[in-house]
Amino acid sequence: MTLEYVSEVSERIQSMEIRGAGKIARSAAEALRVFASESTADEAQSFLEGLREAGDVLISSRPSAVSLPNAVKYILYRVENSKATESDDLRKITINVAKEFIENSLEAVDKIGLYGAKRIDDGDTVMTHCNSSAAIEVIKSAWGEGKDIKVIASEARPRYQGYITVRELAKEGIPTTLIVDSAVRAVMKKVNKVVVGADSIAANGAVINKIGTSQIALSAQEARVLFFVAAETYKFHPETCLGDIVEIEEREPSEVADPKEFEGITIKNLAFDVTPPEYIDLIVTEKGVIPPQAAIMVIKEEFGWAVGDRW
Ligand code: RI2
Repeated sequence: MTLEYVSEVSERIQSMEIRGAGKIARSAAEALRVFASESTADEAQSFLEGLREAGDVLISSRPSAVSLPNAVKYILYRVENSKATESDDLRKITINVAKEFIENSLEAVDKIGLYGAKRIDDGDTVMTHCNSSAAIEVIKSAWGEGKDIKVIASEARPRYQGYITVRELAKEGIPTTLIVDSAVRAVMKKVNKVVVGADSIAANGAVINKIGTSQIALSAQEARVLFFVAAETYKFHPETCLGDIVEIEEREPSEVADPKEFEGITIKNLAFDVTPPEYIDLIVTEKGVIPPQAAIMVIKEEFGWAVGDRW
C-alpha cells in the first residue's frame, strides 16, 4: 500500500502545478483511483484505513476550494456505503467511483458551457478573471455558436492565471484583451457581462473565488453589468449550512514580492475573496441556472449524504 502518488499529487496541488478548483478535484479522484489500484491490502479494514489516510492527505493540500474535500468525501462515502466486505471489491468500487466522478465532472463543465452561453448575446464584451475552466467554457461555447464576442481578462496577480486564460481564448480566435487587475473599473463601461468561476459557494450564495473577484463584482454592480458565476454543483460547500466559514488560503508572501527587499514590512498574500450574493445575478451549474439564493437548495439536494444527521 503506497501513498507515494497521493503525496506527489498533494504537493503538486500545494505548489499550484495542478490548479483550478475542478482540476484539483479530478486529480484527487485520480490519486484515489491510483491508490486503490496499487493497494495490496487483503483485508477490507486495512484497505479502508489506507483510503481514508490518502483522502486526508489530499484534503489537506489546499483549504479554500471545497471541490477537493467534496470529491474525496464523495468517493469515500460511496465506497464505505457499498456493503462490500472484501478488499478486492472495495478496490474495484473505488476505481469505478473515481472514474465516474472524473467523467461527470468533465461532462458538467460542458453542460455549464451550453447553459451559460445562452446568457451571452451576439456583440457582447465579456469580462473574466483568473483562469476558470467553467467560465472559459461559457465563453468558448458562445463563440462556438457564432456569437461575435470580445473578452477582457484581468491578470490575477500574483500568480497571473489570467495569462493562461488569454492564451486559451486567443487560440480559439476570440478577440481578447489583457488588463491589469486594477484596470477593471476603468473598462467596466465597455463590458456587458462578467463570467467568473468559483472555488466554493456558501449556503447563503456567497462565492469564494480568486482574489480580486469581489471588487470586479462591486464594479459590475455599480455599472449595472450582469455578473455570472460558472460552477459545478460540487463547488457548493455543505458545511456552511452548519455555520462553518470557508477558510481563505493565505499563500507565501514571496509570491507577491521578495520579503528580503521589504524587511520589517508585512506582505499579505490572500488567494481568495468572498463575493456576497447581492452582487451575483446567476450561478450557472450543470443542473441548471440558479440565483445565488438557491445555493441552500443545491446543498440540500446534492449533499444530504455529506451533512447527514447533522442538519
Ligand atoms: P475551474 C481557481 O483557483 C480560480 O479561482 C478559478 O476561478 C477557480 O479555481 C475555479 O476554476 P486557483 O486554483 O474549476 O487558480 O472553473 O487558485 O477551472
